[in-house]
Amino acid sequence: MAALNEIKNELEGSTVQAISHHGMMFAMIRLSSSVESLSSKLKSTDQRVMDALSEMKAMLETMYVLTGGSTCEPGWTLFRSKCYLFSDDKLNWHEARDYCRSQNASLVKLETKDEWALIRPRAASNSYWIGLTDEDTGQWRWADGTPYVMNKDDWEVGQPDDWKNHGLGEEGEDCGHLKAAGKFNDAHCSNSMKYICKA
Ligand SMILES: [Ca+2]
Repeated sequence: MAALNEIKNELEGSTVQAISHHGMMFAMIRLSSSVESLSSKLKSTDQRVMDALSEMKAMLETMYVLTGGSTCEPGWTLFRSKCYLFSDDKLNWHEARDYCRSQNASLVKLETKDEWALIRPRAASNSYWIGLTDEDTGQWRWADGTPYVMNKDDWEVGQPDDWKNHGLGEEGEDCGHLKAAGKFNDAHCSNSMKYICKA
C-alpha cells in the first residue's frame, strides 16, 4: 500500500503536460507489478482496492496516449508533443542559440496561445532569451529564419526601442527576450540571461 500511495501521490502531483514519458513508463511498470502481486492476495478480500488500482492503471495509459508517446530528454518539459528546456544557466543570445542547436533544438519560437500559457508563468520571475533577433536585416525574425509579424501587444510598452546607451558597443538592442509578465523586450545580444530551447 505504501508503494501504491507513492505512485498515486506522484500522479496527483503531475499534469499530462508535465509528466515525463520516462516517468510515466516507470510508473506504469511499477504499477503493473504491484497489481499483479496484489491480485492473487486480494482478489476475494478487497475488490475496492483492485478497482482503484485498475482506475489508476487506466489513467496512466490515457496520459501515455495523450502525450503521443513522445519523449523528452531529462530536464526538458513535454508540452503538446514538443520539448522545452528552461535553462538554469545564463548565456549571451548567440551562445544560447548555438547551445539549443547543439541539442537539435532552437531558441524558442512562440507560435500558439497554448505555448504562451505554458511559458508566461515560468518567465514570471526571470528573463529568458527567446529566438527573436533583428540583427541581420533590421526586421525581427525567429532564429529559424521565419519572419516575426510585429504585434505590439507582445512587447512591453515602448519596446522594442533599440536602446543604444548601454555602453556595450555601438549597435543597439538586436535580440529579443521575455521579461517578467511575459512580455518581450529587445536587449543587447551580449547580455547573459537564461534561455528557452524548443525541440
Ligand atoms: Ca529594449
